[in-house]
Amino acid sequence: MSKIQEISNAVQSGKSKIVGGLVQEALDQGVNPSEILNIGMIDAMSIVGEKFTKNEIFVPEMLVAARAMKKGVEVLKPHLAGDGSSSVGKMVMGTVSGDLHDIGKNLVIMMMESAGFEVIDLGVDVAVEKFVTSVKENPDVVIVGVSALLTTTMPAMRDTVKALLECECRDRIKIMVGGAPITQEFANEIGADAYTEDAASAAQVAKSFVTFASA
Ligand code: B1M
Repeated sequence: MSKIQEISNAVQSGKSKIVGGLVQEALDQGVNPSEILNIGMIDAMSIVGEKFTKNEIFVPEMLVAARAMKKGVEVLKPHLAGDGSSSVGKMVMGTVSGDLHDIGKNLVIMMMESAGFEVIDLGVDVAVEKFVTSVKENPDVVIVGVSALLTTTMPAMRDTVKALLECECRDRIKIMVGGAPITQEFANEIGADAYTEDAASAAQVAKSFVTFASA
């Protein structure tokens, strides 16, 4: 069995204690860190989601799988991220109200930091007002990232974007959205400035926003 398959199996079965070690072994063998993340962990979480949909597993199993993935990401982080020493701009990031999923948000933050952004992490289940207040309190914030993982919390994303569009701070920020149920069409409909499918492209788009602004 390949090391990546071992990592995937360990994530799927929530074996937090061994995931970190397996990731380190894969790195030592020269396996590409992005492959470890995408195939060993993100794809593993999709399999977990499919099993949940089929009632083969339940919330506790999803939770332990999430914990196991976080352990793996901790080991992988220095190999995926740059040194983040030079700040290209400040951003605010959070998962919308009613939504507790944070792995995707954390990956976006990790990629943003590696692209040189300073990120204020508002966490999960973030009220609309908290997004707005944070932007108002931090006049140097130039990007707001909003994540949602549930179809039932897409309306909260709509409300969040609406409040940011109506805020007097609107002119200085770009609003970026993402998460499994979000599409480009939905992003356009709610007036977000950008939608990206994954964390790496989110960082690329964010960087293009600040490069464009300073050109
Ligand atoms: Co939940 N859950 N969950 N869950 N969970 C999903 C999302 C689900 C698809 C599973 C399924 O049914 N197949 C389903 C949603 C269905 C739907 O809405 N259509 C679901 C459900 C139903 C639920 C509950 C309602 C279950 C229940 O209680 N009955 C409940 C809701 C709780 C709540 O939020 N109020 C719930 C709870 C949980 C746990 C707490 C147990 C746990 C989360 C733990 C945690 O995050 N700390 C959990 C998990 C682990 C999952 C799955 C299995 C994995 C999610 C994940 O971390 N994926 C998930 C199934 C799935 O996704 N296939 C599922 C890996 C992660 C890297 O991907 O977050 O998509 P993702 O991030 C991606 C992109 O989306 C993107 O970048 C990342 C990759 O690079 N991205 C952005 C994300 N945000 C972005 C922002 C950007 C740009 C890109 O710009 C700002």
